[in-house]
Amino acid sequence: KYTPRPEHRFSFGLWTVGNRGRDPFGAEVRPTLSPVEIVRLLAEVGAWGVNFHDNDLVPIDATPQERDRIVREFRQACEDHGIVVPMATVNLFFDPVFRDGAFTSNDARVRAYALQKTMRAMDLGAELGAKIFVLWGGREGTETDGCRRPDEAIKRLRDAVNFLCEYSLDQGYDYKFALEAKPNEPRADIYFPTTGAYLAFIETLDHPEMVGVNPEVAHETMAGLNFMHAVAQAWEAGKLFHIDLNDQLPGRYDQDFRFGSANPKAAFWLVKFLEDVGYAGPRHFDAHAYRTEDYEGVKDFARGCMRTYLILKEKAERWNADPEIQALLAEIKETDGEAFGKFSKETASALLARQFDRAALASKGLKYERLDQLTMEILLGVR
Ligand code: 3MF
Ligand code: MG
Ligand code: MG
Ligand code: MG
Repeated sequence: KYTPRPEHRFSFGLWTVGNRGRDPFGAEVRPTLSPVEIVRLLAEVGAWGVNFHDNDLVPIDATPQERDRIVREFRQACEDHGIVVPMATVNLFFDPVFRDGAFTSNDARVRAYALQKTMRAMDLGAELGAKIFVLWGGREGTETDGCRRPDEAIKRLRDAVNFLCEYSLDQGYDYKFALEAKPNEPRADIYFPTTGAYLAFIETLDHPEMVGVNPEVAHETMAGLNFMHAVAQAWEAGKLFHIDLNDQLPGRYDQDFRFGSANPKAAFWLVKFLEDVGYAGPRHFDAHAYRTEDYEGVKDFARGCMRTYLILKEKAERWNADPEIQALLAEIKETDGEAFGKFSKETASALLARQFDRAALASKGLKYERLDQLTMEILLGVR
């Protein structure tokens, strides 16, 4: 019943199940898996898709011959195991050259190199069938704001994204770009810290229709924000091109936990939102297993992400079909008639003349306690 199927569109990055458990205080705890081995693992646990940064697949110093061999073997593995590549991305944060950012670096040569690296990553993704290209501004930020004016950084990022859109059009790649916000980590502050910041930026681009967002649970939650609200704003704007599912406790470093493991209630509202509105894009898990795990534990982690999603999807269906919940919702909506209509001189003066009984409006209990308790009982499995 909770078995992942291709139509669920569950995907994982090579860097997620391939994560070796290194952190700032300790070395790797798991051996390296090759991209081909990761594809095999993903097929075994029932995933639909695999995503990658350019250098997850092709080492940064690979020769063209090595690149072609790696791509050939990876493509073959994907075909053999029925795994697709929905999204590709570029690593603009690991190499020391990006220590002060990539597209926003003060050094024009670094900005040019970042653009070249991204074009090549787009070539690589397109070769393997990716239609979504994610851009996470990994080190586009500061420790000291003495280094540059942030509005200059914004202009530089705009120039880069405009260039990349033209490159995609020129090559006929048909990419949708998805910008991923994160408030901090690895730098003290990162430009465009929230999904909403990117949504505003996108409207200033030459091709806003080609660019949307890739919100991540952990990133909005780090800043103490309601992730589902950010997703809803992106969806309403027609900009939810991709999503990074994982989990996170507020106020901490980027934990990238198994989906639903830290705040199952927030995960429930998120799954309910995605399913209610009919989001049809990939459900990508940008998360990794605890550092305590071997590769059997990594499989437990990956299976757990998908299983929890499907359980919560079923809970959302149960919530939507629950007669008591529906009765409460109907009652809440009872007085929810048209508030004021479109502006005209007449509607404005009618509204100005209208009398409101504030005390009466404020006196009715809204029964949200009951509504939330019923929600909890569904989640806790007694309803
Ligand atoms: C960092 C992230 C990144 C991005 C990835 C996609 C390593 O917190 O979330 O994962 O998702 O770079 O572009
Ligand atoms: Mg994260
Ligand atoms: Mg992350
Ligand atoms: Mg992410």
